[in-house]
Amino acid sequence: VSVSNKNLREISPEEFKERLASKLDRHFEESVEEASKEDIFAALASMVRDGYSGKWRRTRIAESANGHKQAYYFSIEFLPGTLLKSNLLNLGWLDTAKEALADLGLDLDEIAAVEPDMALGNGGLGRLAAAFMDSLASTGYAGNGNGLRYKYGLFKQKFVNGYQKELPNDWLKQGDYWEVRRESKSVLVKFGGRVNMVDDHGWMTPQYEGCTVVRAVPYDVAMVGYHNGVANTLRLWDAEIAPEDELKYPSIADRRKIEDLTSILYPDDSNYDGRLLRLKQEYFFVSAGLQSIVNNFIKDYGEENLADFPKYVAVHINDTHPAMCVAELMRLLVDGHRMDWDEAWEITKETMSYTNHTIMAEAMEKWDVGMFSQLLPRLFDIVKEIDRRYAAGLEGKVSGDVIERTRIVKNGQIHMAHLAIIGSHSVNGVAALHTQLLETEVLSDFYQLYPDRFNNKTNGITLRRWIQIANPDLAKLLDKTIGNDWRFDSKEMLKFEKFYHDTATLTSLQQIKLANKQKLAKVIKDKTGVVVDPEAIFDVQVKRLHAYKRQTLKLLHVLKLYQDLKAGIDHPKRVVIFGAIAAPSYVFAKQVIKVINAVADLVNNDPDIKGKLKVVFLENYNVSLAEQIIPAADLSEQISTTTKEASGTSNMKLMANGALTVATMDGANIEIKDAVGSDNIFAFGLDKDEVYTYYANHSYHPRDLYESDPVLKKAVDALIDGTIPNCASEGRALYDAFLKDNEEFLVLADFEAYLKAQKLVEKVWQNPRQWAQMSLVNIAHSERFDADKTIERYASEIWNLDKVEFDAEK
Ligand code: 26V
Repeated sequence: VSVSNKNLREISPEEFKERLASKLDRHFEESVEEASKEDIFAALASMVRDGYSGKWRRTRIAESANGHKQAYYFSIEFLPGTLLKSNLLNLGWLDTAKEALADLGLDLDEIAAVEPDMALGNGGLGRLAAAFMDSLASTGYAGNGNGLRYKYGLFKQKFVNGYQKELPNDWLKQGDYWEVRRESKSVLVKFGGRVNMVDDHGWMTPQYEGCTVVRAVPYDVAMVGYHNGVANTLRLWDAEIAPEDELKYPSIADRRKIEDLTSILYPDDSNYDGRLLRLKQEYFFVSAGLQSIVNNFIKDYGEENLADFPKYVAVHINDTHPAMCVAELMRLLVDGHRMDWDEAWEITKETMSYTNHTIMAEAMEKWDVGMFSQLLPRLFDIVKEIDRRYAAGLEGKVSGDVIERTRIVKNGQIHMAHLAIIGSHSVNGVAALHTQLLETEVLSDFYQLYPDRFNNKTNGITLRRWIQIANPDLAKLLDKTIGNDWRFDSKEMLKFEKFYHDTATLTSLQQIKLANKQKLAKVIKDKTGVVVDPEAIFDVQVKRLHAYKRQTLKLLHVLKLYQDLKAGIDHPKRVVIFGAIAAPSYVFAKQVIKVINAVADLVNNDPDIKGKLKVVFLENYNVSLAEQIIPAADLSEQISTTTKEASGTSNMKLMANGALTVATMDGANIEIKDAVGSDNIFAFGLDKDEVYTYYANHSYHPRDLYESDPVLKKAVDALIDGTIPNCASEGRALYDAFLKDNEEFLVLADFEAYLKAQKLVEKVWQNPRQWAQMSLVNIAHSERFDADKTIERYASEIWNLDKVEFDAEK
């Protein structure tokens, strides 16, 4: 679909107001003046749905009628945040909506705040999946999502006395505005029981006995493309009692056992935990999704053409959670359609592709054979057969060790990453360094076996959301300087660099940042009571709480600054802002939260330091809060232990909003540095070889550093010497962690370099023009991380998709 014009308004304010009035009249029998925010929100959502329903239908028809290949992105998490403003933007209605509502004395932002976040994900992995949905539609590819409709999204984080508490996130309570229940597309998913193979006219066919049948009902959410008439589908499955089983589950408690399958999103991205419910969830959305894809294929192309399946279907395995796709498609083809094993296997490999999102060994999914075979007896047989053929195929070709190391079933466990790699034609990492580490370290055996399967796809972000929606004033400045083509092709943003010496533009940038900071200061005041100065450096670290992300290194820096200020050593004013959720079972991460909150209490209330340093830990970091924090950031903290952060994506969002990055050379930080040049980033710390040398030689002895560096010692000692009230045991835990011999995250090893980088930050901050220039370069080069471009590469290099073409009616 080509962009017909650069007109950003697809509707007039008058028409918009008329439609709003008639919606309110029809749904709530009230006028605009009488309507509550909730009612206006509902009316707007309904208008938006009217606005895309035709596009949604036409996209579906065009795709099947024109024989387009479709990609299905299987992900156990999707984290879209709110959808009202992004749908308005993509329809070309956003500016009109703001104006029309303002005419009526209403503020779109206030009304949009009614919408709960769709928080069906933990962090980067889920947010990436949602970004890809937006980009697939916006680039005009037929790409759909397949996931789970969790009744409760990621828990709500509350701080009580500085400790994280978790509350249920009942996001559906108000009714979801965007989903469509498609009962007629329901399928059945079988669990447990026994399987007997019986000879049916010469074909060994499974007979299922005594299994539990769960009905999978899809809820579809439209993924609307940007100004292009496309609307794809995010399909989320819900678990229900099968109609024929109603009598089997007469009591509420019995029904719950079935329906609870989709109740909660696992809030843990810190440790693999082989729980039965999680395995059920994984199989449920894998089986339901693949059944509906195969059914559709047969409807469109006929069973006799199943050999062509990979010509029309690509299935993407987002991390190992949907890795069972490999075995399930084999089951559907071999058992369901009596396809010869070898043919089915070629089809499966051609169809599947897999992304790895972490090298952390703790995250590797493995299922106990006992649990797996009981829950999924037939699938287990198929996994075993895949494994047997894999091993047999390599016999005599490679050493027995390699076979043992790479096979799927071993030591009573099923290795899901191995299943995903062996059953796919593509394996990708999410940033250049990460892919390199997969090839040379983590998956090197597989890389030797299948070098052609490996490829890199550096992550991207939805620039539309992070600039056009979250930072409208920056968007307007870009329009004013380089024209609005960048809204359609992010490459255009590079032209912004031409304004490097333009004083008026630099001044505007500063004013926009200041205004965003004033807004955030108000949010901070409202949420925490802490008063912060918008003229201070807003120093931001927002991401899940993990030892490897090293919020602890930032904490040590805060303690050092505090100690300096107490001693009369001056620093520029700084507000350190954290946003981070810890997995409920991750004890260390929760201790870090408590200590940061205790330090915040101490620092924010110490008159000696005259407000020169403030520490703010905002509760419940999520997409909506990110939209408020990120446009107001001056400094972006990307300080993971090098090699540990696969990519990172908050680094990209922050640079796009003009924050300067303090970065270890990890994940996509390296590519940010490539894009902006070393003068426009504060790079520091151990490089990958130094990190691996420490690991290989077990030569990291933090106590030596601590004893020999008095500045470091003083900051670390603050954790245990009573400086910080009310966190003695947590302070001790951090202290012990830092000093543990061969501590994995090498926090103290990077301390000195980090301080040096922060010194440079302070120096540049004294020169506001230079700061603004660096900021401008970062904004211009954020185009490199446009998820639309990432998706173009997935589409052409992995999925082999072509663009949907049809009359894109407005
Ligand atoms: C992280 C860790 C680290 C500590 C120990 C175990 C463990 C288990 C899982 C995870 C993360 C789960 C997968 C994930 O969310 N990965 C993130 O994916 C993002 C999108 O590709 C990427 O930007 C982040 O760097 C990566 O952590």
